[in-house]
Amino acid sequence: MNKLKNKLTLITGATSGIGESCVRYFAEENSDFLLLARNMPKLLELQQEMQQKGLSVHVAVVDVRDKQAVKEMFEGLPEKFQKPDIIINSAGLASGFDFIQDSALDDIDVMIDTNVKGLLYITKQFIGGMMEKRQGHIINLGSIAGHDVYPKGAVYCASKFAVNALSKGFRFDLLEYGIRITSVDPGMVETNFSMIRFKGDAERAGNVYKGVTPLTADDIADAILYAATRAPHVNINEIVMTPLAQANVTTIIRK
Ligand code: 8X3
Repeated sequence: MNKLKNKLTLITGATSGIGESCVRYFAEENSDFLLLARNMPKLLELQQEMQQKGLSVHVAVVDVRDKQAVKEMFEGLPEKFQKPDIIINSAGLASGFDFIQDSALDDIDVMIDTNVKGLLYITKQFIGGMMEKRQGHIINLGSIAGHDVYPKGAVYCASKFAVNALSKGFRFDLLEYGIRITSVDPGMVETNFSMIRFKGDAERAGNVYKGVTPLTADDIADAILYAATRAPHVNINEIVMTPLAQANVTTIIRK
């Protein structure tokens, strides 16, 4: 109930999918929030909902791909929101599903820029406060696509392999500062992920989850909250989770 009282949690991609579920799960433990996303109306709705619970919430529109915008957003924050205790790097996407020879350069850019560089820009901007306090927790949204590659997934998988490497690298580099690092790596989760990957093609998106009970955004938020609420001497390094019907990226039993 109060495991995160007076803690500040920064969430990117806070207005949809796993990010939004994290807001609700972390609110149950009374965390305060810095919520970042590109959709201001939705941010304001979430802010109001969380403030009604008595939580302190600041929201800001930012595109994590834009390092100057990330810097300006940080500089415009009230001081108490500049030093989060927990960062959840949830913003990320797959764009397109094509063989590498057919894939659009814009799709490549948006995935690498958001999933890899965006995660780095946010982390780099806020890491100083954690180093000063010699405590904090960075939770990166990885994927089973960061463990295995599948056809037509080269770039998305590369971006999630990068997240995997970054989480491991942060762990080494920040060890002496007492900062926890966790990678949460889901398989099939039913969010707007497939609608975005297939650019609004509802039939193709629906087929991804056909005959399977997929994970939900809440399942992932629950695991993230677990990692964030362990005793201070515990670091959950990695959580890899799939639906029961999915063994790896390509092996799925459909009924
Ligand atoms: C999403 C999981 O298997 O669709 O990160 O790439 S998968």
